[in-house]
Amino acid sequence: MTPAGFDLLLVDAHLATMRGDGVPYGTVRDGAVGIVGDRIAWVGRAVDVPRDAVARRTQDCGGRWLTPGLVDCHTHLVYAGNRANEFQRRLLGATYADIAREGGGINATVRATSAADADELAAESRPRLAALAAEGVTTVEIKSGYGLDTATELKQLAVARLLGELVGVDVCTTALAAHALPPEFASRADDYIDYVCREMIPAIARAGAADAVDAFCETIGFTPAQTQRVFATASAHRLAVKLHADQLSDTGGAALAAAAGALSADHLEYTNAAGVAAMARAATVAVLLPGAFYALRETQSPPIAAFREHGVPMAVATDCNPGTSPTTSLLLMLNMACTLFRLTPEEALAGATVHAARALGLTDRGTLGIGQRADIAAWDIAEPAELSYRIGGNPCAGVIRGGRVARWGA
Ligand code: DI6
Ligand code: FE
Repeated sequence: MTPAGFDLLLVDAHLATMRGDGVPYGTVRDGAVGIVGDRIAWVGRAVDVPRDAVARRTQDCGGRWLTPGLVDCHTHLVYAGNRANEFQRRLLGATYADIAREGGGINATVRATSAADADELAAESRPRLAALAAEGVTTVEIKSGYGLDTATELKQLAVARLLGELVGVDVCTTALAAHALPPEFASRADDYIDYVCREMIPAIARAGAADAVDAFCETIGFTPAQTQRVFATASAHRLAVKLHADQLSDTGGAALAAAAGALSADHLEYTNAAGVAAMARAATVAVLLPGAFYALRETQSPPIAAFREHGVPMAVATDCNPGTSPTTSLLLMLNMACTLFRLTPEEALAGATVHAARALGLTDRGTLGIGQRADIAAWDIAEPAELSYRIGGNPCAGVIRGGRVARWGA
């Protein structure tokens, strides 16, 4: 037998493999990870590393914990400007819906994003992606939805892909053309959806600019019937679908998403029992967004117990956006998912690794397992629950992306 050969061997590490083997966090203490090319080729206890193994490079992890690279599966991080003014107005009593109806909210960010050229948009958005990457995030989903016309949506999606290359993060793009009604279509939502389905989605599909299509199904967004038309168009163009569902009211969004075979349904504060059961049958991931729940001072939590009971996988994401979740910390979202939604720290970490990857339709990442992409984060922590326990702070000590040490140490 030829000796095992690794391009990179990580030693003196504890592993939270998240492989769902019944052991909490899939823990391997005193472990090692062998990497060949951009893939994990060996995982186990250090004492079991084949004695004759040769490694071109060995990285001593100094007793740190290794987890899969984090995955932020729901962001709107490419936008211009900010909405601190609306934050102040909400503190004085205005609601998110009031501000939206007056032409603020999403449409305020649409104006700023339309006015910015691609370079300006990239310059404003880059620090947000860099902040996520600094916390061990190696895959990020980025939505459009601040263009609401073909050219500006395409600009946002192109900037999202460009930033992935500049910052060194894998970016999945999602077309969220049905995010809000632009003023030129006021009182003509069906006409706007015609435009989305006849022109925008086909143009985005032709350009290969998006991996999936999303919509905002809500009383202040689009109706279930309109959402269904968007989904039918997406499917005709072989694009996966996901949905902002039941965030502010129960519109049956979760069941609608499940019926369309959506990868995920997101928010879900008002999802009913039938919606949960439909998601379980369709293997649709529940994406929890505690940042938006917190910022809007919502009081109704998503039906976590029902998701558990039905075995609906739960992901946790930042929803990074200027209106309802102005955060760039996925770790803070893990803390909020535990404190506000009562997830366990293990559920929260699964929500930012394996389940987040599934919410993007990715099965090649999210665990430390043989054959998985070698996207790995190293942490200065004594136990994995610390990743959810802290309110702020960043214990990320290193990142390996696609088998290469992207960053190690300060
Ligand atoms: N729900 C949200 O939480 C974000 N989009 C959506 O449909 C908010 C987007 C914004 O307010 O800019
Ligand atoms: Fe969102």
